[in-house]
Amino acid sequence: MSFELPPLPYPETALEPHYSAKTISFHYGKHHKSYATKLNTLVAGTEHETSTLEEIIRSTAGDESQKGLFNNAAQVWNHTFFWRSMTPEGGGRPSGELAQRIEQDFGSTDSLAKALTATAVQRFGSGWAWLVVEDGTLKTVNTLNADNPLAHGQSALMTIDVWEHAYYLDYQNRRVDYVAAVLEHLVNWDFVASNLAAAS
Ligand code: MN3
Repeated sequence: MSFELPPLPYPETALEPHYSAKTISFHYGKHHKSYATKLNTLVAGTEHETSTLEEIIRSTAGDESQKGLFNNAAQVWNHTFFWRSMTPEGGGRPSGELAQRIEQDFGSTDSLAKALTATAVQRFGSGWAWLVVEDGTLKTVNTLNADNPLAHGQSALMTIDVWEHAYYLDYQNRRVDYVAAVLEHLVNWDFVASNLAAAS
């Protein structure tokens, strides 16, 4: 196996009641795992066997002939990043440099939450909502299916999976309630801050 499924950063029950163990058991144990399994099948015996995920994502983005490889590599990366974007003691307010940058580029943490919610709800069909930094500016974007900011010269700071499998068991069709719960109770601001520091 070239690409191992990274362990979850917390137990499956840790995000309850906002994100159930049942959802995590399917989302991590079936969906995320299956992307990793497919990726290993696709890279076996190719030049990509020794590549990093990031190298595969950047080198195959936009290449129609490599779509399967891009989709599975990006989905492995996106999900690992999504799990790390949440924590059992999450939510609340960012502090320090991150808080200053949010204030500078969005006006306030509430305005950032509104922008991220809007971009998550506007994503028609399956995809991801992201907080990214591009050319020194924080912004919210959404991507379709497996697409991700690495493929567009942006650095990801946090993400919310808005594929239906991410929230349907807990929130049914209420994507907006799911996004609100992540932002209020689960977002890992320390992780966001470390990504911003690494991108600067
Ligand atoms: Mn997912």
